[in-house]
Amino acid sequence: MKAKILSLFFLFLGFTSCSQVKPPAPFGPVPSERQLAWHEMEFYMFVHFTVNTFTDKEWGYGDENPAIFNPTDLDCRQWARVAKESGMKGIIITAKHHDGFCLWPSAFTEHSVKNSPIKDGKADILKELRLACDEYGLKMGVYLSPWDRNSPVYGTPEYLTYYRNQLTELLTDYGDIFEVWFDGANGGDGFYGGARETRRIDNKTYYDWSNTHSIVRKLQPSAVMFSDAGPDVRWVGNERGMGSLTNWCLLKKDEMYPGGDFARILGEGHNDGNYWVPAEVDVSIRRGWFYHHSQDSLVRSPENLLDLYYSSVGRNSNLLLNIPPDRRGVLHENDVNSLLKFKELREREFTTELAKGKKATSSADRGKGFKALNVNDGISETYWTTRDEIKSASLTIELGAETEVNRILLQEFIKLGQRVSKFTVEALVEGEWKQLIDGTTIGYKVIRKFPVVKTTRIKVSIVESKACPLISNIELYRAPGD
Ligand code: FUL
Repeated sequence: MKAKILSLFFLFLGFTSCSQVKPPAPFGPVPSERQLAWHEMEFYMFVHFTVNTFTDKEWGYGDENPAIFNPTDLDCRQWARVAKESGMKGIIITAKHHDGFCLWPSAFTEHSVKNSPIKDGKADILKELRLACDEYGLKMGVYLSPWDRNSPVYGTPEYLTYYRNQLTELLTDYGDIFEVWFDGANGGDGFYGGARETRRIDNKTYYDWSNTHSIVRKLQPSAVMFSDAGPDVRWVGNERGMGSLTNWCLLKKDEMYPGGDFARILGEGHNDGNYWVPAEVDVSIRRGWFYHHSQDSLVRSPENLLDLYYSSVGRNSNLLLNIPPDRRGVLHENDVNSLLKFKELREREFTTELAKGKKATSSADRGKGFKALNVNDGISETYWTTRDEIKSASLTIELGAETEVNRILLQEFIKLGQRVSKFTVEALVEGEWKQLIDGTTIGYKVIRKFPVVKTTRIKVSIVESKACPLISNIELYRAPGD
């Protein structure tokens, strides 16, 4: 009797373990924890602020008198409030731009706020921004220009010590930093402590980046590092706000370096890249990166910002939008108005999600735990997938009644790699499938527009995928307009 009960017990165990389907193995490079957290930030503010704001330049020569940096009403809390109200998740500030002027009282140079009249030389813009970010629940990032047109030692090995000392100050004294921005503009003419000459460096070797990267890893293990070539986040290859429709989060970064001639590659990334290095779109709300009174009437409109949102966040990239403070030290009214209206427009685009909770089916699935219903359950940790050998399959959302739709949002479950390389979206119209869009990559997130269609079913077909496709989210919207 005992033996019979035992064998029944083992049979039951066997049965339950059979019904547990194993998740797919990761495919290719996968994002680190810090990169996953970065993907979720999606939209944040760039702040370009330095002596240029007062000299009306874009690139300071490095010979500025620190006394000219004198904002009359500096208010970092206003920057943070506006960032928060417009739906941004953080702020990255030019702690030091190419002119070498430091917005914090660095112990390693006199070219800083400590020699500016603001707060009688006691100002520390980084500290003020830190407090403001904490108050508004924003993350903070720093831009530390590798090129320094003020430093007398720029171009020599000694400069690396100087640069790393400054980086260490920034990464030690200002709390958690989510992103460190390494710019690619490098070398040229400058003040260089009075030499007033041209200094060229070899982008490939001069900076010895790997040793600088280890400082960031040690002091701020959760921070991602941005440059043309990563290591964690890559430049998108243009400053026009254009993410690439085909956008792999993958890059052969060992073949690249900051300031190299890679702009064409950076948009798409490498289909067969061996590292996870997703793209960030950096773009300014004005023509310049720094504030110029002459550009007050040239601020991007809310509609234009919405276009940028679709061409960045909608194309598997994060959006780093620059809003330069003016000579008062606040974001200008025109920029603020545009930003807040952009927020309203964005909210209107995505007011009512139409797919959630609707019946979802698929042409194939992997079994229990990986069914189609995972794509519209609102849970990012669940996903639909197929058996390993199946690389194309479709998902259908049954909307019930005829519904107007003109936007679709798709997400892959990127924790196990980026896989999809070709997809289509169709709608059932009067009994026939009508193609709405075709696409290539998806990645963390893709949002696509199409003309309004009245339909009862939407079908997403994964046409090609490098390994079994993993879709974690499908959302549908009816945005205003056609
Ligand atoms: C460029 C710089 O030269 C610009 O001044 C600006 O900071 C932009 C974001 O990066 O490389």
